[in-house]
Amino acid sequence: MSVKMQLLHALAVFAAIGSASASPAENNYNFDYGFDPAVVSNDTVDYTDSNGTALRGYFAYANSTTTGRPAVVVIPDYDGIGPYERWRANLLAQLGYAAFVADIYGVNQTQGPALNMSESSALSSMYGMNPDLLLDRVGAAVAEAQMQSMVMSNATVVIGYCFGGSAVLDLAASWPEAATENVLGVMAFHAGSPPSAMIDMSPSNPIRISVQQGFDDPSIAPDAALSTQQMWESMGVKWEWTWYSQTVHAFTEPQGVGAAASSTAAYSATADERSWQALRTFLLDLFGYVTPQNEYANTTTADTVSSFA
Ligand SMILES: *[C@@H]1O[C@H](CO)[C@@H](O)[C@H](O)[C@H]1NC(C)=O
Ligand SMILES: *[C@@H]1O[C@H](CO)[C@@H](O)[C@H](O)[C@H]1NC(C)=O
Ligand SMILES: *[C@@H]1O[C@H](CO)[C@@H](O)[C@H](O)[C@H]1NC(C)=O
Ligand SMILES: *[C@@H]1O[C@H](CO)[C@@H](O)[C@H](O)[C@H]1NC(C)=O
Ligand SMILES: *[C@@H]1O[C@H](CO)[C@@H](O)[C@H](O)[C@H]1NC(C)=O
Ligand SMILES: *[C@@H]1O[C@H](CO)[C@@H](O)[C@H](O)[C@H]1NC(C)=O
Ligand SMILES: CC(=O)N[C@H]1CO[C@H](CO)[C@@H](O)[C@@H]1O
Repeated sequence: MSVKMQLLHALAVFAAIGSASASPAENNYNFDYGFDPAVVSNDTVDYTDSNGTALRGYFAYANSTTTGRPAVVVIPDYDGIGPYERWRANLLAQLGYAAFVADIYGVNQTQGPALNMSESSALSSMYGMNPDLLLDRVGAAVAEAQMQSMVMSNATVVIGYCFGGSAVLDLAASWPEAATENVLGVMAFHAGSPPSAMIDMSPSNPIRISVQQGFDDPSIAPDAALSTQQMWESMGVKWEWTWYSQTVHAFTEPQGVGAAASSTAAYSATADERSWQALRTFLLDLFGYVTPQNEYANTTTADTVSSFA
């Protein structure tokens, strides 16, 4: 599938999430691991891309210690930085990581729920069509996260949702570009498209890739997924791909319930919980560093009881 087709495809999916302008109910579903959110501090961090474009990220960390810790960079979904991404970063901070939400669109761009669907789609397609620009912005966020004093700069994982999921697949494919420095792995949640055909992957790519995708998400059809997996396999990449059955696009986004859910985009508690557990395992594995907070003994009943019927 051409990049343009992929984007049109992704737009069709995004168009189904008609609730972009509704106030995101990030508290509708709350992973509460039993930690006190009061230990999480946040800063807005100003930085620039290689052209000097002003960017403003969101940085969250547990303030009970100043010890350096691994960083998780979060690439936002198609409406940019909003309450959803900050909430995820706070959750990652509660797990003992430093979480940095990347600003892809720039400080002068309105972002989050204030954007309507067509504005968000136009922005994400503009960046989707310009992988160099997108990777420059992702790389700027990775470098900025690694410069924070509380961050262990040699260990970064980059995750992304929807548009951001596609962006992290592109990031992994771009190795050994500078943007991938000290990036150990990427995890895409309901990626909006397979990796860009404009990026040629190099053999011996060491970046671990994990994809968490709904089987019924039209963003990546099963045959496109298979070609991507075969390409990674032929490159010797270590990848994993989890399909969630009866699951569509945007399954981690709590606002996609009730009237806001559709046949192509909807929240799924099962896929959300399971993919979050997959992320926790991925981080433990790649960082080789167990934060006290990311011990499974600390999970709540809801985390350990499967909701698979
Ligand atoms: C940690 O951050 C929270 C939230 O901002 C704040 O209430 C608390 O006082 C901070 N704790 C320390 C030790 O700085
Ligand atoms: C960031 O920290 C401030 C307190 O310093 C708090 O009021 C605010 O809610 C926090 N933001 C998020 C998204 O958690
Ligand atoms: C953002 O807006 C400010 C104030 O209007 C302006 O000075 C600045 O040049 C703009 N920055 C970018 C990157 O467009
Ligand atoms: C989205 O917002 C822009 C700018 O406010 C406006 O011009 C456009 O008509 C809106 N589109 C829709 C579909 O509401
Ligand atoms: C930097 O600016 C040039 C000239 O405007 C533009 O072609 C290029 O895409 C920009 N690159 C980035 C990373 O912003
Ligand atoms: C990062 O550096 C720390 C401290 O120097 C070290 O203990 C850790 O093993 C390193 N992690 C990775 C993934 O290289
Ligand atoms: C049940 C359990 O092991 N709880 C632990 C969760 O993590 C905190 C912070 O490290 C420990 O104090 C608890 O004992």
